[in-house]
Amino acid sequence: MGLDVSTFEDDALLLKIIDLATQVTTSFTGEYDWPLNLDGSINMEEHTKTHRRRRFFATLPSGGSYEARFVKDGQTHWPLHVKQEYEDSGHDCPDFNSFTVVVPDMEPEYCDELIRNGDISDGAENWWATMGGVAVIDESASGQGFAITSEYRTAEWMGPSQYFDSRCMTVNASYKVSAKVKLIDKTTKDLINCNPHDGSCPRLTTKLQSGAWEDTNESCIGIGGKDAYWHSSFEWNTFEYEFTISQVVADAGSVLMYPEYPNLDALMVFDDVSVHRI
Ligand SMILES: [Ca+2]
Repeated sequence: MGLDVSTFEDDALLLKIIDLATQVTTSFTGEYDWPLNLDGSINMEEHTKTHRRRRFFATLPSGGSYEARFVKDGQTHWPLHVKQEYEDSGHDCPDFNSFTVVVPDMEPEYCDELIRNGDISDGAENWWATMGGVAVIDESASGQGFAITSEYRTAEWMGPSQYFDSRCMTVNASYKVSAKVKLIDKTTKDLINCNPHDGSCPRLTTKLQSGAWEDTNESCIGIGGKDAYWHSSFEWNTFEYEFTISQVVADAGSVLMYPEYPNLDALMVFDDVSVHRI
């Protein structure tokens, strides 16, 4: 059995598996290969890629019934999403009778806000990138404090992103998405405009993935950004969209929100990102 969780979890996260027949409990530590630069520092561009995972592997006798839970610092813990896969799918051996990952309860207001560190006050904490890295930049001069961007975008779909907690993906729950965004030239740092009528402005998308290792079962659902929201005279423009969680989103193994933007000579800078329940 293999379980994938996000790279923002650390070595303190344990997977405890109970054999329900014998009540024997075994704890497993996760595996994560830190990507390093030549000088030994962490390569943040690699580390923050959304498709990197901390992985837990457990070899269990077939036919048994098992219950698994994540524990961190002695407390039951949920690492935003857990992607589950039989490591040797397609084998000829009998499967487990059951393997259940226990999803811990939440406080009633827990799902009111899906974005963590949306004002970037905690630096890059909880920010991934669909590639291109995450970089915190000082926007104090424009009154925003810290903001976040991806400095090494080489494709339209690369940019800062966050996973939603899978426990909050409840069918028919509605959310308001809001974010401030500014566009600056990578080289000159001058402000850049875009035309919202021809698709050249940033837009937000959700990426849904199943539990498969190779993410072959992947789909995307747009949130907003294709209609006119851009005012060329503003330094910061504001996304404001509403979306309702559909059955396919609720059923996904993981749900990621990320931006798309065709101009690769520009930086998308985000701040005050929020996905708030309405
Ligand atoms: Ca800020």
